[in-house]
Amino acid sequence: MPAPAESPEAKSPSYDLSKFRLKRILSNNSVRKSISLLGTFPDLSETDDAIVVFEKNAYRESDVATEPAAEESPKKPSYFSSDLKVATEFVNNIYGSFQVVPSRDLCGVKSTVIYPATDKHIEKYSICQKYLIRETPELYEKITLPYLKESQFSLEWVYNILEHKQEKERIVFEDNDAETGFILLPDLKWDGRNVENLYLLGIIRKHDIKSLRDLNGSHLNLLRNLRESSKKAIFERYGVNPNQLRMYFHYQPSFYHLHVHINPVRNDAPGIWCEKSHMLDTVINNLELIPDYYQRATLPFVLYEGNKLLDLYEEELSVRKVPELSDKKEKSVETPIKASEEGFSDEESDERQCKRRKLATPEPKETEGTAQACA
Ligand code: M7G
Repeated sequence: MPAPAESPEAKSPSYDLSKFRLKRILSNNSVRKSISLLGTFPDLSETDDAIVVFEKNAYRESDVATEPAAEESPKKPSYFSSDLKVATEFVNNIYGSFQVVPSRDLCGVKSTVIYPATDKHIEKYSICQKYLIRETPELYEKITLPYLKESQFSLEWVYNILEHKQEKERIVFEDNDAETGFILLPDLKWDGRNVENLYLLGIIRKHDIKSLRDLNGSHLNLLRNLRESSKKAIFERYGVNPNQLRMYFHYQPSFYHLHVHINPVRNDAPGIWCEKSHMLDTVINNLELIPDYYQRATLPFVLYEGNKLLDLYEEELSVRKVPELSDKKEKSVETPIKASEEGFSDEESDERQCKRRKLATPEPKETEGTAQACA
């Protein structure tokens, strides 16, 4: 297994991307125009898995400019130039359909590679069934916390950033205060070219806050600094109005070292779903009102098929089973539904049984249009 990148900062990968050999497609998302692939670099190792994610770049508004500034040199690439290759599919009355190939400068594809990839990475990038867990503080202590202590993604890349061993030149803003400091830099997901889909991460300096769950009133200064200093730095660097930024935490995150995700509200960034995101503003407000809010709250989160944590919750809550859908008051998580109460009852109408069967049966392999990786 090749050693992970160490200091001094690694500038080139150990693999040649063009030599990737495909084993299988993990997911293909036609909405995001991205595809996640599992394979190997056979010239390096036949056994170490690699994940390659290709994602078509978002359009930059400057790339569709039709009147370049006279003094502009060198000329910026534009779709509307003599380099554009146009193949006509059909023309019908006032409607035309074409396949066009723009100049090569505009054909870039954002690629992310994870090598060597662990089973956990493969899980994360695969299409799968998802389930919502309502995590009480007791369930957190009993199930989630012990699990994440023994099994989580390595935080090496986070420490490399905090210690200036990697991505140093990408840092947008840095505050070195031991209690309230953080580093702001582009997220791996951002192509770095287009402010329209800007995506930054604010990684806190403190090492003892794993996630939202650990936050309390004593962290308010840190959170306020994260909010205010990031907004200021982003405005100064990218000219984005602070009131147009979405700042949020993931719960559960993939990496248990507190970091805030930042992107423009007008862009539907990956992972902004309500079942995963907690707005920084709301978190601050909750802590202002109730300092131990996140030690007392029930926090919903999503688990996906293939994740060992789902199996642990399954033992406790039977999450894969369809709960009894009755008009009676919903059963609380403290009184898990007994297996005998789970099956279809003879008294149920055919229509209702049918609805329940539909929910209980795993969906067939998702079609391209709805396919979505867990990532
Ligand atoms: P998360 O909420 O822990 O997980 O966010 P998820 O959003 O992936 O489910 C971690 C964030 O860190 C993600 O947005 C990743 O794209 C980003 N990220 C991950 N890695 C390994 C790196 C990295 O090496 N460098 C940078 N700059 N960002 C990373």
